[in-house]
Amino acid sequence: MLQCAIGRYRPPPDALLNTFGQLLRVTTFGESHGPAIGCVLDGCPPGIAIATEDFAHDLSRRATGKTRHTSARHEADTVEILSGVYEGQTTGTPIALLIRNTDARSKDYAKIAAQFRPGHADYTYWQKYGVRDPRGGGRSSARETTMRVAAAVIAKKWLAQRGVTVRGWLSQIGEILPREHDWEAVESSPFFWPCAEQVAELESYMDALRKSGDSVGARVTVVADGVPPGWGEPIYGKLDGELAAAMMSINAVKGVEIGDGFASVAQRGSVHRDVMTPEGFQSNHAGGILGGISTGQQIVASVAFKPTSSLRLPVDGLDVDGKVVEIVTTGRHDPCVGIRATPICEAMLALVLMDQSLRHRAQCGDVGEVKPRIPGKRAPEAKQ
Ligand code: EPS
Repeated sequence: MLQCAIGRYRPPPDALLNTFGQLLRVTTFGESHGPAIGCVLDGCPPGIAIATEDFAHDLSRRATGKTRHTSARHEADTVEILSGVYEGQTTGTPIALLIRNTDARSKDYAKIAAQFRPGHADYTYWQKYGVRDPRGGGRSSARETTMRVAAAVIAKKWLAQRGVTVRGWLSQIGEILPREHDWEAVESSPFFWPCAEQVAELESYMDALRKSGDSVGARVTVVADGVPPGWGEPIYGKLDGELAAAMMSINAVKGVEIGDGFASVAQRGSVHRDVMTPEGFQSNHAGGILGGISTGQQIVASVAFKPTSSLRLPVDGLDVDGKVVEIVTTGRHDPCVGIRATPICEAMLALVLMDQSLRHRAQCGDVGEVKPRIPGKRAPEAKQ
């Protein structure tokens, strides 16, 4: 304790378990093939209008079973509001949301229940707990992300009332990059892809990939517009630090960049610095965050997803007794989990921003607007 008080940082204990956030705290629970998944959203201000229908849009953007390019599992993903909402408004008490699992097919996992899929959390869950729920990957399944998206529907509403919007797109799939950026195209194809004329190419790419039995990685970029300067805390509660942790907590994520991210390595300071003028910032290499605190520019984060590890291509691996066995994963899987990940990254961005906004209000709510206020600038690729 003393060490903690004099500055040796330890993450808050809840971050080790199933909860994240400080003033807005999200706890999720449930397994992919259990009876239900759910979340508790605590610390949410009262007076936000919310109804069960409000969840449908974002949950359907994230859901499986919508096209041939994602897992064929069909879940209705209907949200039940169990607490924290009265007569259509949040009451300030914990909001509990529940979604029942209705299309789990556990027999698909019988053959690999005692095996470790290479590249999957099967092995690390087993080493950590000495026991695991192999049905659909149990708690390690991307099914858990449903509840983050549900919780973030409320966060997005609250942020929108303050002029903050959160959006995202698929910015790379395998080696393919978008040729242009058109927001209308993003929401009009199952790929969240910003260039409509490439969609046919993506369809054939994904068809060939699915037929081959292999998988591929992807990159998702998310942006938040309208964030005022000042959100984010020094030193351990940096906005970019918490965004990175939030994105890295999504299944299959292997990298997060803020602004220019790793491209900054090859840049000169004279290029990277975002010059301020009375008319506005001249660039946004920093991704809208300096010193862990928002600048008032667009917040930009991009997230790398690894190729899915559940493959029907046979591979030699180990079982729980350490024997070499042939591993083949059957069942319904995503050949590219990044295709459904845009709403999940948006959700994590929205939840982190709302939490940071509440924390900023708690400590600095009396500070008011500080001059000069420099108009923000969007990242070039995110122009509308
Ligand atoms: C997943 C494997 C599949 C996906 C699942 C994520 O599970 P199952 O074999 O039970 O169908 O369908 O995705 C979802 C159910 C979802 O809602 O996202 C995995 O291994 O992560």
